[in-house]
Amino acid sequence: MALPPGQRAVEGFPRFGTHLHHPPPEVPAEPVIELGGALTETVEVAELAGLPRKELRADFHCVAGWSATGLLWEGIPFAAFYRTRVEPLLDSPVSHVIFEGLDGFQSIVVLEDALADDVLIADRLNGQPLDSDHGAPVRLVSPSQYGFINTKHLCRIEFHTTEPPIQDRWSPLASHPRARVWAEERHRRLPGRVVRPVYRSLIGPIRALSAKGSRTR
Ligand SMILES: Nc1nc2c(c(=O)[nH]1)N[C@H]1C(S)=C(S)[C@@H](COP(=O)(O)O)O[C@H]1N2
Ligand SMILES: [Mo]
Repeated sequence: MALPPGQRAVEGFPRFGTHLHHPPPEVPAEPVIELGGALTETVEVAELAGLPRKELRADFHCVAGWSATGLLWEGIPFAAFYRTRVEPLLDSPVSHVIFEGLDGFQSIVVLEDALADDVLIADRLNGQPLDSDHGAPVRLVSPSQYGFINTKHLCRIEFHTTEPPIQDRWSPLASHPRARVWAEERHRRLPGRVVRPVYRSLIGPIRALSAKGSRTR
């Protein structure tokens, strides 16, 4: 299958992220996902096993320009989780969802994007439990959006009725709020193809740093 505009395939699936050289966070013995914002709940990750599961074969696209191809994810469709565990407890309609990882990383996702058919809370990759490089115990997988939407080590999901304040508004690398790969929505204001070379120059250094923190190789 063709790759989205401006992407290049890499071998395998590198560990990559703003965690840089930091090792992955410790996973608690009985991990939970806190639900916050318009509701307050705690969901045990083990409870997710009771929801219908889905397999998803997809490529993974980092905004910096690399793509890992043909990954096989398994997990719970986010939409099923939302419809059964969240929506019944809401008083007002949600517009945005914040996904947070054990390392403090956050992604802000428009509800409509989060409810797409290909969005999973994934606990397995290529037939194995998710390892610490790729987001143990569970991560968000939204392959139609750039990697930075795909929060690893999920520990908290917040449901908001208005757009949360954007943290990187004044950053030179301000990320696009939708981050849809086929529309090349890399940067909040600049056209995707214009920022390609800048982003691409970050792949080598970030990849090398991220590998330093890896616990699996
Ligand atoms: N918790 C957490 N999730 C994260 C990141 C991170 O630093 N911490 N980096 C994001 C970025 S920029 C990318 S490209 C992907 C990389 O996923 P991988 O390490 O499984 O390849 O994770 C995303 N999710
Ligand atoms: Mo990324």
